[in-house]
Amino acid sequence: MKKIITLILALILCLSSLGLFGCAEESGGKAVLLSSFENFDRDIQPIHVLDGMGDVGENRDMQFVKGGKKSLYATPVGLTWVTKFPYLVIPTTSINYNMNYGNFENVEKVTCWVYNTSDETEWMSMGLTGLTRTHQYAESAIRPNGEYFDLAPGWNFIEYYIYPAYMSMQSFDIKSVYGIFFEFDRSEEITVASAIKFYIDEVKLHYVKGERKPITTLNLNSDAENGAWEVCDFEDSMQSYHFAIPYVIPSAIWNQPHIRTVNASKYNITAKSGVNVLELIKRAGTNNFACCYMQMEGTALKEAFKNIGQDLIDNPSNYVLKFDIYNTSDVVDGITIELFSDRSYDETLNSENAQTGTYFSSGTKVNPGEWYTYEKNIGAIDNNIKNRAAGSSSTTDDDKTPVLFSQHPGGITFSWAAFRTSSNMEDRVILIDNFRIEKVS
Ligand SMILES: [Ca+2]
Ligand SMILES: [Ca+2]
Repeated sequence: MKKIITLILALILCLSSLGLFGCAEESGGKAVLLSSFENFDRDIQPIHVLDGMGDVGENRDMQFVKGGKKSLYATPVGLTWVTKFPYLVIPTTSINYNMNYGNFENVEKVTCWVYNTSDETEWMSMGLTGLTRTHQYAESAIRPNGEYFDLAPGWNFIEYYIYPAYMSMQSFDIKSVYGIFFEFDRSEEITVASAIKFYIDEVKLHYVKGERKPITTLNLNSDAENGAWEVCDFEDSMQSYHFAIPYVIPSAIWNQPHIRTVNASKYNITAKSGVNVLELIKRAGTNNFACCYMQMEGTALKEAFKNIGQDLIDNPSNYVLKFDIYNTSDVVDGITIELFSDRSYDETLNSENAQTGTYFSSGTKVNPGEWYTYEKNIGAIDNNIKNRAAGSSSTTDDDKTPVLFSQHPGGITFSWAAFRTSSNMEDRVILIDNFRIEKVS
């Protein structure tokens, strides 16, 4: 009898520890239950709520529970005077609970269940955060792009895949992840009572079997004979990581966009390369003076330039940089596109004040319902940078060393003004595809 009781006790212990920490190991294709929100002190109390997240707490209503007897509820409200989106962060580490799941190097994906109580589809963005340099957790924590999900009414099973090689392009240390963020839309209401409630349960980390295979971040196609070099075509969903959405802007007043790769058939159009495109969701905002932007990192540009070789440096005017933009809204859209050189290529020159390297493109108008091809001659970009450095323009760049785009491509910035009309808070969607270099002669 005593033996049976011991066995039952052991079983209960294992079950309860499963609920708390998971019995699985950290690696080897196993899954770890990071949180099922069963233990308030460990699972709920340490959660960070930021940017007007509103109310977050413990739920015991079994209708909104997927595992155990409790789940997390979140009622995102948002702030009315800024246009950032409310989010919460579930920490991956805890000294008190001897929990250390901060190394995401071998995490294949994070899964969880999210219940949307609205009767409409709502969006949620999920991603990772790092620590700030001061080790003080704040909204300035590093956040590489989140993955953007549509939440149908009711339960949604979420699978968020982790791409360490791509995240490193955004200077993120995958080995010291502080937490997992869940970001939601702002409520048009300013009280918790009238905002939409979401429930989260069963947050699991799934590890790869054995070692993670090295991911080739860039696998560019080139057709040198026909004078064509690919930079980015978005056929691989990870390619959205070529773009960074900076979360921290000094003025802190702007509308964060969301990006992901989608099949162009979603918009009943044909992609310019393959079938997938980058979907840029420009969020309508409540601040008309805000500026919004996203930035293409230089990694793929550098690789494409390397594939072309010396001829590009010797004869930059023989090459053009091209990509295609599609405006799905019904109004003409304006986007400012800036091409910039990598001014950090030489550490001895590593002072942005001593160098110049930005080509300021004028605002680009994109008509609704048709593909627009942006095209810029690389020699012209170089000349523009040199002219500015030579003092032929009225900028303050006169004494600076020009860093040429053809030699040290840095990236591309896309920016646009915040928008809304008094009666309309509809978001606008821009599709982008087929970044490439073409030889013109
Ligand atoms: Ca639970
Ligand atoms: Ca494509």
